[in-house]
Amino acid sequence: GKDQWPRGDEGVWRDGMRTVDKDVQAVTRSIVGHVQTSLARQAYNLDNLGAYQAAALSARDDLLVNWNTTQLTFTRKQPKRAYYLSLEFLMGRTLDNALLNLGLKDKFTDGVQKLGFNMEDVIEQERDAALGNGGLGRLAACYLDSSASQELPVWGYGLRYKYGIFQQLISPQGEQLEAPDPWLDNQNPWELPRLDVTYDIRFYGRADRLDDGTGRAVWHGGQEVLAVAYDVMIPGYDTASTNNLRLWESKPQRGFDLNSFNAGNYEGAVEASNSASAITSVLYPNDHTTCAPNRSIPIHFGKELRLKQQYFWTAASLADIMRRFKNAGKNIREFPDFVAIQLNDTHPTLAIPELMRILIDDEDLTWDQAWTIVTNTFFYTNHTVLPEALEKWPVPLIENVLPRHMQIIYDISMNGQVLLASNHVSDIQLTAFVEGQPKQVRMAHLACIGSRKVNGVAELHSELVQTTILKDFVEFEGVSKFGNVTNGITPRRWLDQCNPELSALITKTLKIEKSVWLKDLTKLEGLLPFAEDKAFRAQWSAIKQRNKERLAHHVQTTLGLIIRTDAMFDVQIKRIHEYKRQTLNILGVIHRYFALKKMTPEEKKKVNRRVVFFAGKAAPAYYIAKLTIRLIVNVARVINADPDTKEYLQLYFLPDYSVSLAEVLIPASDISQHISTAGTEASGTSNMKFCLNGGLLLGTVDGANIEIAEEVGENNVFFFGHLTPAVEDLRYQHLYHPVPIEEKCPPLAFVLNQISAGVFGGDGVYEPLLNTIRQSDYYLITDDFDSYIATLEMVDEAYLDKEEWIKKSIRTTAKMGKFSSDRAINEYAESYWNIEPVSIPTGGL
Ligand code: GLG
Repeated sequence: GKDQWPRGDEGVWRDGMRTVDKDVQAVTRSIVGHVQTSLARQAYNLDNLGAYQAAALSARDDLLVNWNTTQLTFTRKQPKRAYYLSLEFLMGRTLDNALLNLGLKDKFTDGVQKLGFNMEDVIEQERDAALGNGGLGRLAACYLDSSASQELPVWGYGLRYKYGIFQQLISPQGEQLEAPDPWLDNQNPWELPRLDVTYDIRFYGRADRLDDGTGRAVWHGGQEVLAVAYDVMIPGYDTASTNNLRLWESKPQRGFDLNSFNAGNYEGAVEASNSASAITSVLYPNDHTTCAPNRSIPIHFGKELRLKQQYFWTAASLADIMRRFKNAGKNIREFPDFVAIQLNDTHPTLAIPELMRILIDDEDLTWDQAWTIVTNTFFYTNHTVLPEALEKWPVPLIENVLPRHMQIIYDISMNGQVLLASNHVSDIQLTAFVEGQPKQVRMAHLACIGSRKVNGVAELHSELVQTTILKDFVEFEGVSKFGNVTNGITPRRWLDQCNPELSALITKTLKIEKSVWLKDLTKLEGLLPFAEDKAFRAQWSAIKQRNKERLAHHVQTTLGLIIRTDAMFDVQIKRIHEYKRQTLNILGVIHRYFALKKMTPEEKKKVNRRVVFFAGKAAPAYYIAKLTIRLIVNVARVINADPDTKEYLQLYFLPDYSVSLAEVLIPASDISQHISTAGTEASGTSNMKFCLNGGLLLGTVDGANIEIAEEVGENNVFFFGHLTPAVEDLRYQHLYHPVPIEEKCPPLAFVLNQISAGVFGGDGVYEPLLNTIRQSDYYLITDDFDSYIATLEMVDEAYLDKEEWIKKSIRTTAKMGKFSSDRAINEYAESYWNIEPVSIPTGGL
């Protein structure tokens, strides 16, 4: 209506509006225009980086048109919205993905070519946006892609870290070194600074309860920091729907503290400004480790800044959500009818007491009214049951940084006790989420009690959540509050973008539009009959071969290493962690190495050639994980140089694992390893990516491996190892009835002894790592080693039957439909958030 055009002549406005570029000429004009004006560079000396920047600015213009239309449509229609709060968004590169989603990839490839550049080289110029550690952050990125693609009104909220996950370097000794990741140094064309969208965020100070019987309090004093919004456009695939990811940057409220400045305390004044900016300066590089395990560092050591990050982000996001809600002119009691907030793990749990604070202190609601709103607004997803990864915050720390929130947390706890008593289940200690000495707040319990629903991320994991860490809550609140949403991955990035040849073959074979099967991935089942078609199999395996060559080429140009491509590619890429058992893999490689050394030339002829790849980062303080990297690198050095074996076995640790590296590795894999101790990997998501690209899976009966096997059939996966129910018992036996490894598992004892003897150098440096296995062996290496080796041999045998292997590969891809993140996000939308798609008109306003 007229109210949307507050000024001037509507016709003149419409005339000036751009639409999404349609032909190649429009694309080249736009790129040249950006070279000329935005970059102020010349055609004659433009390099690949300049070409990337101009192409990115041009694509950004197109995204903005759709983004604007989408946001205007939301404002007009006022649908219920969902907000995805995640401390991590592991986005990777944007240009290629944006062009594919916009349907402009071919035109840009053409246009860039006409201007004298190669699209692949241009795409390679972009730095990854690596604002995450691993699966949890990448899941958030996939969910944003699916939300926009499904036209769901979902916004992400996170932090705009100045430095993302550290860059990993490997020293000549094989040690991991960390370097900062200054990803914003070349500027970021994908973000829009919203310098006008700001909030004041308070820390420290005092909270005085009013004695007017309302339970209200006034929080005052302390430090105030400014939150500034940066918006990142999230384009849907084959739709104009373009959502928003809002990232907060912290800034000092005023440039300087003028008082200290005038008093001659220049340093003190600058310091205040430093400490405000520090909040969003760096992503914490820990995945599942709050401190180094097996060592006695106090859990809260040096973590005040992390707590401040969490509060800064949740408070700014809630203030923003509240402002938008109020602008729509609704009554506060209707809040849960228009707002659903998803808590990605416990990191944003402070949003629960923060919303209570807003509703009680600012909106004058009673405790019960506020609690009803809160518990109908939040949804909590748990991502791990590992004890060392469950967040706990010391009460004195919260009391100091967030005094009002500590009061509210105590009140929530107390109210829980009252409810308990009235339900006659006072024997259950469920509200003991403030516990221990010194007292700590268990965030998973707070998140659970303050949410409408709670879910895990794969069937086994959701079961474990309900029977272990949140068992008491299931008893108290009823099982219907608890559910499962098995994770998913976006097939746009993880098939169409990273494996264009396979995507094209699938489209040709299914005889349907690419845009159809990419949005309904179960359509892949149509590939099943083609597993029996010899010519199709030849095409399928030729693509796998070219992807292996692409990887080999990438490794050669970036690392200078020559990799043979006439071998099976065996890949394990993920964070380095004891529970993920990269150690089991490397011990298996060493076992294979010695077996090869014993073989006669005749025997070797029958051997299945293998190239084993590892990649992944270790948390900087995680000593054992860093030793694992060092061992892998040094074993590689010996094996790759040994003339007896190097033709049959090669081993590589590829440094600085990233989303972009995964996009090259995954399509090239014949088999990938997902070998966590049963019950420890909540889901895993790279397992889905490998299988979608026709790589087979070697794994334990854990996480989403189980559901993948259910879909593709047990005979198309390679499973080994003990099952979850056995784990506790085995651990008990290790502690109280230990059997020497020499007796329990002689081949493993031999391998460990060779490492100790210095065959791979190190001068005793690996002993602490080996001792984790020799002593309590918490992750069950000694129990699973034999079945692991036997299964590796089955894999060899299966691979030698080439045709049968390709059939397995085709069948695997064909049955991966369930694991599209579209399916997952629709489950959240329907069964959790209660939101509906909003269709967005194409062609601008
Ligand atoms: C966690 C879990 C993974 C899970 C991922 C996404 O460890 O198993 O796939 O979240 O739910 N921190 C993680 O990577």
